[in-house]
Amino acid sequence: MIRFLTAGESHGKALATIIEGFPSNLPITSDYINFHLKRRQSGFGRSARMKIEADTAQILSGIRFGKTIGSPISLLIENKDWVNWLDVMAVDKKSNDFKKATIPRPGHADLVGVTKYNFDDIRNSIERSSARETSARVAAGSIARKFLEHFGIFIGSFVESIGGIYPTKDYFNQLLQNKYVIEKSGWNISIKADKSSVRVLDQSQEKKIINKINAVKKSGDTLGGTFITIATGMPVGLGSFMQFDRKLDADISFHIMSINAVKGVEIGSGFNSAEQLGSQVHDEILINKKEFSRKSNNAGGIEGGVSNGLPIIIRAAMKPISTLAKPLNSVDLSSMKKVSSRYERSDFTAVPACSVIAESMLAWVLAKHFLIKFGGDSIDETEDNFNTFAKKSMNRIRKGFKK
Ligand code: EPS
Repeated sequence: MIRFLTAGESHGKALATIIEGFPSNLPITSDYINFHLKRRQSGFGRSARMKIEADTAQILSGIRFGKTIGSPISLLIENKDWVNWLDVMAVDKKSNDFKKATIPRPGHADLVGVTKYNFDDIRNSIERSSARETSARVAAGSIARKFLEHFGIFIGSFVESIGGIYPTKDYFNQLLQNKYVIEKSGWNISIKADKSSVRVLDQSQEKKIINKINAVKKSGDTLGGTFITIATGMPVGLGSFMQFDRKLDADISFHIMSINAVKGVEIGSGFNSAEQLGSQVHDEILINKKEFSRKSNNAGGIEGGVSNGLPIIIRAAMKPISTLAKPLNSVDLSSMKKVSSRYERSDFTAVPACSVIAESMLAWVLAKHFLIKFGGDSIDETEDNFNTFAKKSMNRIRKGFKK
């Protein structure tokens, strides 16, 4: 079983992650991790902070001569902005002219954080609840992604909408109807999306979104949106219906929902399927030259909590960024008087970044279930187990039940 933890405050010295449980001999380079870290930082609508940070992971352990050695992998990402926060984030002593943050911002963890942890400075909540932490998640997720790629599983994503602006073509539905052809791998969708400054697949939509982001910048507001994450090259059999907490769809939802500001997750046709007839929703099983196929993929690649070999398709919603320049009502906790909410530098939208983070979380959860099923202390052993299953079990079912 793989696991990882992250540590670090948004304006502290660094973010760190410890990743454990990957088999030995998996090739991985810092360039690969840094490539995905950079993708997370791109996107129109981010704050000036992104001009300060240039995330790169220092590999502290677990990798030797470009390969995992089975030991815990530890990665460190420096916060370049830390030098501007030395007083506020001092580890030892508080400076005399230091000012507490006392006005909670609606939508953030500010008020619940001070209540739960008995803080008298909102800064203590702000720092760890910040989405800056997701940089460490992308670093950890890139190890999982590299592992999956070794077995032909490729992950990609694109932004479907920002501020309610959708593409002319319904790409999501086309994916579910097997009509959007993903050339070779899910990663190809990301290659296309990465060419757009807001990670959309439609150029006219991109223009409209940029105009809308510029308009909300002026009016002091923020935007949310929806994004699609997919995985191709899936084997049958990840996850299980034998116990509720082993279901792949449940675990994927948990991992995607754990991303800051995500408020909704759908697997396959999700909420839409509730309005349709069973005959319109379920993916008919076809056979051709002893190969199974499906007419559609409304199940998003998962039936009974188990991967069915079709692409995993997830749709998720991110709420608008909670820090608004346009003041919302709040209360100053030092005077207990009604005031306008405090503003500090923030993004106007972060849906493009969120879609890249979702790739990492999906990679993580798929790698976890892959290793639960196939195990192995070295990548060679995992390969043997995987190939045995692919040959024996898959061939057996292709032949049908014995008469
Ligand atoms: C964030 C607020 C902003 C974002 C930050 C997430 O940071 P700051 O408060 O320093 O302006 O830029 O995102 C990142 C730093 C990042 O790397 O993604 C928040 O409140 O969640």
